[in-house]
Amino acid sequence: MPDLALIYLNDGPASYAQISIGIGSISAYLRSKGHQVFVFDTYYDSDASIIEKICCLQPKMIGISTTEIHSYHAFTLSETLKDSINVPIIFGGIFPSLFPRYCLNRIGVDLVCVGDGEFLLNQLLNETPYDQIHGLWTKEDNLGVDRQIAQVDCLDNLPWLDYTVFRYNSIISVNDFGDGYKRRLFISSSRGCNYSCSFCCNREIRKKLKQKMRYRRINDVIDEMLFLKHKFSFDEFFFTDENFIFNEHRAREFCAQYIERRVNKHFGFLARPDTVCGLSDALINDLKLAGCSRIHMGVETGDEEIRKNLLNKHVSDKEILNAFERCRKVDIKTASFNIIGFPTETIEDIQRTYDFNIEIKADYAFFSLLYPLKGTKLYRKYRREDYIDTSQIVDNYFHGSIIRHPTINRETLPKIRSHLQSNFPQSINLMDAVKYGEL
Ligand code: B12
Ligand code: SF4
Repeated sequence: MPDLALIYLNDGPASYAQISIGIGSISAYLRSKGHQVFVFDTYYDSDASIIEKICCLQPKMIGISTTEIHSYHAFTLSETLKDSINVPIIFGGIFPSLFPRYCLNRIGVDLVCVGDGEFLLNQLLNETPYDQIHGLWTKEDNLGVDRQIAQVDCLDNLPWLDYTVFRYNSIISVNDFGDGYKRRLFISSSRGCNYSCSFCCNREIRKKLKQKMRYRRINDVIDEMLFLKHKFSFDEFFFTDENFIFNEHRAREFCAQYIERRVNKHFGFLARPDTVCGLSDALINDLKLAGCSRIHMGVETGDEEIRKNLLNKHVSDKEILNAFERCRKVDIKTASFNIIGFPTETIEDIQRTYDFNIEIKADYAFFSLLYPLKGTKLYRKYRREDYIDTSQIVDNYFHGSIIRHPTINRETLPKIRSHLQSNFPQSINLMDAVKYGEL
C-alpha cells in the first residue's frame, strides 16, 4: 500500500506550470526514509481524475498543499475525497499553517501541519502517536504539543529537492521576461525573510509561527546546481529565495564558489531594490562575472508614500532607480513586481506606477491586482475600513479583486491590469483609454 498521496493545488494566476519547493522537499525527505509518495498536480489533472487515481492507489494518507488562493478548491476537493475514500486527510502549506483551526472546521480536513512538513509527515507515516508530533493540529483541541510548530532548523539535514514528482513542463518553465524565451529551473537556497511588508505573510510567519530565516550551506547549493545542470537541459537557474543576496557575505561566497567550481550557467533571483542599491560595486561585478543574468525586484507602486507608509516597505524611488540602473550598467536584466487596485488609488495613480516602471527601465514588469492576504496587517486595516468584500471568492489575482473600490468598478480593474501587462514598456494613456470606453 503506498504511503502518501500528495496533492499540489496549482491552478490559477500563473500562465505557466511551476514546481512547488515544499512538495519537492517533502517528497525527497519521505523517500529518503523509505516511504512511497505519489504527487498529483491540479495544473494537469482534473479533480475527478485525481480522486479516481487516489481511490485506485488506496494510500495510507492524503496530503493537500495549499495557499490561500487555492484553499476554496482544496476544501471542495477534500470534501469529495472524504466521501470517496476513508483515510486521514492532512492539510499543509502557508495557509493551513497560519489558519489551522479555520481549516480543521471544514469537512474533509482531519489534520493540519503547522510549519514544515518533512519531519512531521515522516513521524505520521511511522505511526508516531499524534500527541508526540510537534506542529500537528487535530480536530480535538486537546493535544499538549499542538501549539508548537513543525520546523526544520537546519536545512542541510534535508536531501535535495525531488524533481521527479513534477512533469517536465513544470520543472523547466519557459517564459520571456523581456529578453527572449528562456528555459528556467527553480532552485531554493534559503527559507524566510526578515522584513515586515504589510501585504506579505513573512511577518506573520515570524510572529505567529516563530519561524526564523534559514540558509543552506553554499557548498551544498553548488553541489546541487552541478547535479541539476547535468540532469536537465535549460538556460538558467532561478532562485526562489525571498531575497537571495540579503546576506552580502554569503552572496560573495556563492559567487566565488560558483566561478571556482565552474557551474557555468546563468542564474537569476529575487531581491529587494534597497538591497541591490546597497551592494558594493565589487559584489555587483562578481554576480555578473559568476553568471547572474537577471534580478527580479518588488517595486510595488510608483507612489513612495504608499510604498513606505501603507505597505511598510521602506524603499525610496531613488533607491529603486539606482538599483535598476546598477543592474543595467553591468547588463543584468531586470523585472519589477507591481500591485494596482489600492482602494485609495485613482486611475492617475495607476498611470504613475506604470510610468515609474518605464522610468526605471525595467526589462519586464509584472502587474497584479491587490489581494490582501488573510492575517496580514494590510488585510486587517482594509477589513476594518470595510474595503474587503468577504462574499467574493477570487481564485485568480490577475482577473479578480476582493476590494470594494470606491471609484473604479470591479470589472474595469482586471481590464486595466491586462492593458498594463500587455503594453509594457510602450507608453500608454490610461485616463484616455478609460474615458473613451476602451477599458
Ligand atoms: C518561491 C515562492 C513561489 C514560487 C514557487 C511556488 C511554490 N508553490 O513553491 C512561485 C513563483 C511559482 C510562486 C507562485 C505563487 N505564489 Co509564492 N511564494 C514563494 C515564497 C517566496 C517561498 C515559498 C517556498 O518555496 N518556501 C519554502 C518551502 C519549502 O516551503 P513551503 O512551500 O511553505 O512548504 C513547506 C510547508 O508549508 C509544508 N507544506 C507544504 N505543503 C504541505 C502539504 C502537506 C500535506 C504538509 C503536511 C505540509 C506541507 O511543508 C513544506 C516543506 O517544509 C513564498 C513566501 C513564503 N515565505 O512562503 C511565497 C508565497 C507562498 N507565495 C504566495 C503567493 C500568493 C503565490 C501565488 C498565488 C502568486 C501568484 N499571483 O501567482 C502563486 C501560487 C503558486 C502555487 N500554486 O503555489 C504567498 C501565499 C500567501 C498565502 N497566504 O496564501 C506567499 C506566502 C508570499 C506572500 N505574498 O506572502 N511562489
Ligand atoms: S521583502 Fe519581500 S518577502 Fe520580505 S516581507 Fe517584504 S514582500 Fe515579503
